[in-house]
Formats: sequence, structure tokens, C-alpha cells
Amino acid sequence: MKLNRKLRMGMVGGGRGAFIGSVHRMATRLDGEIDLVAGCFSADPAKSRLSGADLFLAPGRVYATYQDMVRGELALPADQRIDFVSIVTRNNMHYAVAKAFLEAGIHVICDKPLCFTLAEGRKLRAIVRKSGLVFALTHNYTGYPMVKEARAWVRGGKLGRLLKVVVEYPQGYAITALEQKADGAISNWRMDPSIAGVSNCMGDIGTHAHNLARYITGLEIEEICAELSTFIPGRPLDDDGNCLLRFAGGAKGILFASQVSSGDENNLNIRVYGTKGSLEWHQEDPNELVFKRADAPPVVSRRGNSYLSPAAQDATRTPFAHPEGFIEAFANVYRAAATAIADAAAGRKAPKGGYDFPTVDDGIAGMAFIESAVKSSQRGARWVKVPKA
Ligand code: SOE
Repeated sequence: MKLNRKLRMGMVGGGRGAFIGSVHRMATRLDGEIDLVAGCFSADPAKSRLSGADLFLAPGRVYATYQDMVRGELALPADQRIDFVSIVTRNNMHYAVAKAFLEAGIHVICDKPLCFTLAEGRKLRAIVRKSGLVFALTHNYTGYPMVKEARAWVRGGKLGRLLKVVVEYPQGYAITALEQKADGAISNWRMDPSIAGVSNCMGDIGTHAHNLARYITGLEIEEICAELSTFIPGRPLDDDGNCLLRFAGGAKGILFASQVSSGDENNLNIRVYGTKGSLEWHQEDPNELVFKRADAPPVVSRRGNSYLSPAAQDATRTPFAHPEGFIEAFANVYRAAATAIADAAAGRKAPKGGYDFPTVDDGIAGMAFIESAVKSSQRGARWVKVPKA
């Protein structure tokens, strides 16, 4: 349910030139329920100030550090203070920033992956639980209406017992060594282990593939056998990886992610096979979902139609035939989290069945996946157990 006012949002990270921060801001504007009123947009105070000015924020609400932002916001009357903060920094900052705002009583929406290590993620979960506040993780690919439809099919038994999941996420943008400046410094922070963590490719996009598979199927990985590669010499982290998966309950899976798949842009695809049929969804063609079975031709379902599940219909803004995409899917994560924040502000209980956005537990499952893939690969692609979230 909505409040009788807009939610006030702050942002940490996402200054001039940052791609994902501006995507988050666009997503928050779609439904008109959220206003950006404060921010610390860069670790460089001058850049933070300029970025805040670009966004027409009151200069007094643009902060030099995230710690100043916590103090500054707490000093404001409650009816001006931000309701939540959106964290769009690099991975190594997620934990400290989220902790600071949660301990100040401010809800958090955070970009993926959850944080830097699984151990850090568990500490963060304890803080979230103690706070009783909303913590949403922007695994945006779960926000697509036809992904929600896929989930509804699996939950409704349309595929039968699940046997196999094939999820692939090839990108090609890192086929050239963009991060190698003349002086050898790393400019793509995702390739820098001190900022990204133990993995580049699995952490950056393998986690999206992993989260998408879990969201649609509800299956958890118990064991993984992974081979991560660094195809472009000189990189300290992986730029590609292939994983075999064993899910709890007996289903099997294949997950591959790559940033050196020449010519691929953002080619995230998933196929799920069950005893009664299979489904297929392609992120670059997100308004369609295919159902296939042995004794009939494939059937294509399309976004915006009244034959879809309530979850898919609720996630839609424009009528059929007018494509929706990346920003709308992001906005669906924000809208669900904003509903939870509004309910908390109004003292309302969560609906039965909870809210439909990725949580800190999903983030921990993601961190367990990353660390297990790295561990398996380091052991020469041996099967390893994935720690439980
Ligand atoms: C780069 O690989 C990137 O921007 C990721 O960081 C995002 O999470 C993904 O959505 C698109 O690709």
C-alpha cells in the first residue's frame, strides 16, 4: 500500500558518468512514488557536489562523505529525513555503507553483488535482522514481467518436476583489454580484486544468472563444479567461467558467464526443463516467454496480455505490443521495495507471502555461489559443496 506522500530517497555512489547510478535514478522516477532528495555521489567531494548540482538537489543535502550524510540526515526533522538510501557504489563499499545507514534506522536498497565476501554478507544479514528494516538487492532481471510469468509456471506445476536448468550470460565487452592503461593501472574496477572481490565475471554477471535461476525455479544449488578462466592475459581475475550445478532435490544445471564472448552484448538466457515441458526466456527479447513440450508446437506468451498470471500483469505498465525493458524491470524491484518501506512507515504488516524483491538472503546465496565457484576452480574444477545461505 502507498503512503499519503512520496518516499524520500538518498543515494550513495552514482556520480557523474556512473552507469548504474543513473539507471537506478531513472527506475525510481517511473511510478512517481519516490523523490531523490540527498546524496553522496562520489568519494571525491567536489565530484559529489557537482553531481548533486546536476540533479538539482539542495546543496545542503549533498554530502562529502557517506558518514556526513548519515549525520546530516539524522540531524534533520523526521519529516524531511530520507526514508531509504540507494547504494550504487563499487562492491567493496556496500557493507560499510549499508551498515552505517541501517544502524541509523534508514532502509537500504543496494546494487548487486551483496558485498565483498560471504562472511561480510552474514554480518550484514545480522544487522538487517536486528534493525527490522527493509533491505532490497537490485537483481533487476527478476523484475521482468515474463520472468515473473516463468516463476508462476514453475510454481503452478506447468513444467512438472524440474530436471535441468541451463542459464547463460555471455557479454563480449571485455574482449579487449580496456582495463589496461598505459601505466598498467586497472581502470575497470570489476577486474581489481581489492574492489570487486574474489571474482570479476562470476561476481558481476554470474550472480545475475544464479539469481535468475533461483528466482524462477525456487531451486538451491547444493554442489558446484566450476572452471573459471582468464582469457585476456594480465587480468588478476576471471573473465569467463563454466559451472555444472547440482540442485537440492536432484535437478541438474549448467551456468556459464563470460565477458569475452565476442559480439555478445547482454545475452542472458535461461531454459528450464521439466517432466511435462520446458520454458525459455531471453533477456534481449524480454517481452516473450516460450513453452515447449514433446507433443505440441512451441507456444509463445507475450507481455501485456490478460492470459498471464497476476504477478506478470502487475509488473506491467504499458499495453501489449509496446516493448518494456531494462528500466521497467529495475523499477519493479524499486516499487516492491518502496511498498515494503511505505508499509513499515505506516506500521502495516507485510502481506501474506511477503514482497517480491530480492533480499539480503538472496544476496548471501549469491556470495556463497561466487565463493564456491572460485573454490571449485582453484581446486582444478572439483565438485564442492555450496554453503547454505
Ligand atoms: C557489466 O557487466 C554490467 O553492467 C553489470 O555490472 C550489470 O549488473 C549487468 O546488468 C549488465 O552488465
